[in-house]
Amino acid sequence: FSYLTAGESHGEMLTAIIKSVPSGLKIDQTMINVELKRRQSGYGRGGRMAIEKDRVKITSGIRHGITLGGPIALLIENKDWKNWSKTMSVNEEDASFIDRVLTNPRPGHADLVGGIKYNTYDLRNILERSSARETAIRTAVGAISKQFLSEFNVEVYSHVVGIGRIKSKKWYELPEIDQTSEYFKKVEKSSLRCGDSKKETEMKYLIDTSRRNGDTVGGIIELIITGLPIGLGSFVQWDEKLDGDLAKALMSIQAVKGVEIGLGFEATELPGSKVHDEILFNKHNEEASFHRSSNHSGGLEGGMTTGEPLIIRVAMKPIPTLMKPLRTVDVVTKENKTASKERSDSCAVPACSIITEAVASITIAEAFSKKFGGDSIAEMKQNYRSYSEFVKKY
Ligand code: EPS
Repeated sequence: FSYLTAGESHGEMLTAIIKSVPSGLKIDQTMINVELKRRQSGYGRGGRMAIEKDRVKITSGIRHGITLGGPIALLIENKDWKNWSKTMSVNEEDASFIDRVLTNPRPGHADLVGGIKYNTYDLRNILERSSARETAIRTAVGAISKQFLSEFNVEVYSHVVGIGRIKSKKWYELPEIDQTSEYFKKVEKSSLRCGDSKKETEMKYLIDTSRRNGDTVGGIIELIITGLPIGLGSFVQWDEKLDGDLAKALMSIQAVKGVEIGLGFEATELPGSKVHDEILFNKHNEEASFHRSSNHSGGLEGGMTTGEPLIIRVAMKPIPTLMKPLRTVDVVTKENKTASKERSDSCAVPACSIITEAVASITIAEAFSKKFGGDSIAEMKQNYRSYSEFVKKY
């Protein structure tokens, strides 16, 4: 499931190549497009989303709807490209079309450091690739990973638990009756992906107010992943710890500034006796003998899955493109300026929620492949079953 992406925000298209996916996996392209639409929706999006109608095109690695076992290539066209085809042309003949040059770096974006590092004074060369537009193709890769994981009954959910200072209930605070897929059906209907309609109204009000003030707002997303076996990831080496891999993948999403697992930072305020999940054993249940009194670890201990749901929170900063821009310096003239104003979203937290699902699914699909090996889905399932038997007997 390791993959690469290519593509600029206003270039012709976004591309991804997934290195390999086991053979024999049925791929539902409609589901991929549903995931792309979920990412495009959400309260707080700007003008660009009215232009884009993201749809995946698969050009290799699949035959008659089934994976072949080799690389899978995916494309998403940028509809906005038609308005940028000369500006963003790959051809030398179009070099005279140097318009939409950007020399006023936006604080908080990759513009300035990218310009210095890649030795360019047209910061558009940086903006185009650093843009969160790239997450569209990652969502497509994530959708394939989700389809793989659903073969093993793994379910991936996310909800928004904070916009600015307005917070709604986190998983731990939800009544048990809400810790179900039913709750997430309600989340799916909310344009902010928030399960609390009263808080959602307050959050929308905050987004509207900041938009009117030419400002942006960030928030917190919580991911819940159920159905994982015990023992994905490992403690034996630093780069085999699944919590590390998940944190890296989630931190790689544009504008993400923090990741916490389970109780997260809150655990530092409590004594150990209130943090760790006691181990229980049910002698009469052959299916699930070892279990825990709680899941404060967020389903990860020693870099490995405990078999409890994964609970991860992700902090997204406010988008750095502001309609009421901050101070900056022109990289060519060195004069004081205000930052460049691009058309922008005022809040992309609901979109980020879908992206967290995608990148976490990719990481977990990789961990599955490592643990259960196999070139085909059938072989992996056999390895999975055999391991499950082994675990049950422990
Ligand atoms: C982005 C700026 C905006 C966003 C974009 C990310 O694009 P534009 O400059 O074309 O208005 O809409 O996000 C997407 C296009 C997307 O698909 O999520 C940025 O600077 O990161």
